[in-house]
Amino acid sequence: MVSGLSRPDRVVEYVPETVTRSVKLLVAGNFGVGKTTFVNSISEIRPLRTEETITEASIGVDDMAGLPGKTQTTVAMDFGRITLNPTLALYLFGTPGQQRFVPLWEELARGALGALVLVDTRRIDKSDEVLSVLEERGVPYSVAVNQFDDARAYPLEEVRDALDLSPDTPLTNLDARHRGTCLQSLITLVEYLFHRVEAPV
Ligand SMILES: Nc1nc2c(ncn2[C@@H]2O[C@H](COP(=O)(O)OP(=O)(O)OP(=O)(O)O)[C@@H](O)[C@H]2O)c(=O)[nH]1
Ligand SMILES: [Mg+2]
Repeated sequence: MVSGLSRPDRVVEYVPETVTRSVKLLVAGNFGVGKTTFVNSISEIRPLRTEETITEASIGVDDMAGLPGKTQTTVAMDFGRITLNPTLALYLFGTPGQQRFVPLWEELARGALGALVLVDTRRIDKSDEVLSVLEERGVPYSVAVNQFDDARAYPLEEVRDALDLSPDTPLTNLDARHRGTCLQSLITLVEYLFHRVEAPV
């Protein structure tokens, strides 16, 4: 059976005919947490990327700590797709991370069933605004720690406390460069969202 899960080589161009349900999801998170990397790792189609060279306008506004090699930033969105099972396609929209693009979220969040919020524990305080924006717009979310090589690995319960997440918000670990862990976090989000739809609180 054709499914994006079995097509890491990105030969799936068209949505399989078996797909009966499609869902829009955001991949959100503050500057440089790995959103573009995540969409690139997971998408079964060649993702759309809209990256530009970081300019001086970023200095003092966007926290570059721990990102010595970062020269590009997303200026509109990332777009990718994954057929999670033969009947379900996920459309992934990666948000831009720079502070100046927050207003653009209004459009991007429209129609999204939920969001996966990536966090970098070295700059965890910068995630607060992203979570607030989603809460204000009523977009349910799960959170995933993108574990960078030189970042200390914290127990997830400490991360939950630091972000003041509610007990039912799913919290996972991933490496945005590795498809398997990305997929696991995405499945956790989808299960959470579908459970909410079936049993609204
Ligand atoms: N070591 C490590 N590096 C990563 C990981 N994920 C992303 N990176 C690197 O971190 C940098 C930032 O990643 P991006 O994917 O551009 O982050 P982003 O969230 O899309 O950034 P903006 O669009 O600028 O907000 C890049 O140089 C990536 O190669 C990871 O899991 N581990
Ligand atoms: Mg990006």
